[in-house]
Amino acid sequence: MPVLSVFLPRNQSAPPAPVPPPKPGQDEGEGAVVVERQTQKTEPPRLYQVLLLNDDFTPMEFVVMVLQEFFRHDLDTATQIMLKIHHEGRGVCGVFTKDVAATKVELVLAASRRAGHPLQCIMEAA
Ligand code: TYC
Repeated sequence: MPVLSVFLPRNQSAPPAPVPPPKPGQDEGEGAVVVERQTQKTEPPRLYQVLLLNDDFTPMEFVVMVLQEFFRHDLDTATQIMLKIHHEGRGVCGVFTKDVAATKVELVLAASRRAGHPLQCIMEAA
């Protein structure tokens, strides 16, 4: 049995032969590694607006609370957004990735139903 086989796992061939030294005039790469630039393939995630719709029954205070608790707006901003919805019929609460937007919608609808309000919350591609 040749001595080399003692150091190699079964079914594995011997290591590749060493690279021969460059002949005169040939590029002396000195073992440099060339990394090719990859083309960018990943797109940024699509974004979705979460909106509240106006209705005649949900108390303004509840809408302001929703905007503060679920969308982290301060009282002033939450009040402005609520009034915009009240006057214009709908308004943007925030912009999120798809999963986060869908979760916000579910949480707002659950809280509204639990409180007995008909508040509508939807998401739309931004
Ligand atoms: N229009 C409601 C009222 O007068 C207030 C309201 C604001 C309801 C925004 C829903 O998304 C809404 N009580």
